[in-house]
Amino acid sequence: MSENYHLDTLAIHAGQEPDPATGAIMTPIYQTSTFVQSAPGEHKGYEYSRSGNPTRTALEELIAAIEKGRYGLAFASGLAAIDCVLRLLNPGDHIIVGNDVYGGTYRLFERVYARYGLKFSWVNQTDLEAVKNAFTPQTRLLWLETPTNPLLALADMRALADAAPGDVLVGVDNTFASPALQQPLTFGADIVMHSSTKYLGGHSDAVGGVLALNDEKLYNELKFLQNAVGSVPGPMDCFLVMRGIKTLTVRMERHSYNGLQIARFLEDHHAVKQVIYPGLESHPQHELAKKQMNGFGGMVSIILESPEAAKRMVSRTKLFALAESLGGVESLIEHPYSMTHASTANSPFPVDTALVRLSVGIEHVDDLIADLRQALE
Ligand code: P1T
Repeated sequence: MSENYHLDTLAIHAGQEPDPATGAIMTPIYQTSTFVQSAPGEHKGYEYSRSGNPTRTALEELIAAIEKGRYGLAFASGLAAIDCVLRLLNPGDHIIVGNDVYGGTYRLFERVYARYGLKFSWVNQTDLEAVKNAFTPQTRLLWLETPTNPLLALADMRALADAAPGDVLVGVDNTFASPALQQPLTFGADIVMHSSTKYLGGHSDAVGGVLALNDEKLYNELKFLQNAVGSVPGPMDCFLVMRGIKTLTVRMERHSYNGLQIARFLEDHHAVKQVIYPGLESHPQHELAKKQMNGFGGMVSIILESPEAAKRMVSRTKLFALAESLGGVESLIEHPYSMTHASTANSPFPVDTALVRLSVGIEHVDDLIADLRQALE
């Protein structure tokens, strides 16, 4: 597949040749655990589905193509993908992380990996000097989310990748933006990660995670860990994520359109104290968003007058379903303090109790606005 094709074309075709045996245009779901060998070690490229499965290979090639990387790897969940990156490190190694991340990422780092001797510094990633000052001789990884979950703060990927010493890997969790809005490897990141549960899959029907990267040695280390540890996705889930990615660029256009209309509506609403959306001029990093993103996405966070007002709102919407997760075609709403970010409650950066997070879907925007209006009455 030519790397010169546009993203819209790659999203539909990369990694996915019509099946040579039958002509099937969709990649078969190779629902098998093992592959028959003609003699020990003589096989057609696959031995056992933890090590490799053709449906997963197709997804991994697709991920590499849409993130402008050479290699892709697929995992059973977003957290399994992050876990694989952390297994590159050794006790005593130091990691710099943005101080606003998905609650599960915080939990994995501080409640699981800190026990194995990894040291984490949580810094404000919007402050370049603060990040620069956090590097120590032991730093091996700079881990960024951009935009962050749930406060939608941006990391200046180019500036931060340039600031990182040569022996520090720069990883970017690109879940909120998706490659349709930004491709972190092109800004100097070494590894890009997604919870493919979200925009990549796009239909709230599969849990998964992916990594994309360029360096061959790093790829071989991660591939070794993927097989050695074994958090791999099944072929059916790989198929669902691939099918979702075919419409990624079209969906992201509508998510971004609806997101901006809704952010503007909420900005004018008297019951809303603050609206956080990178597409609004009031967002402190709006200029950076325009520079490094091709659209502002479907995630909108708002702060209401009180935790009671926040809980009331999320319980009153009819179209926006009250649920964890994000990035599907259907709109979701949630209260991060008690739901997705409950694990940060005792951290140095607990989320605001009056914060409400919206994952704006691709329904008609007028219906969505009417739903929010009645919920805020
Ligand atoms: O849920 P999982 O596929 O394991 O992905 C974890 C993850 C990683 N990174 C980011 C930025 C995420 O948002 C997530 C998962 N987030 C939610 C479930 C949520 O509702 O925020």
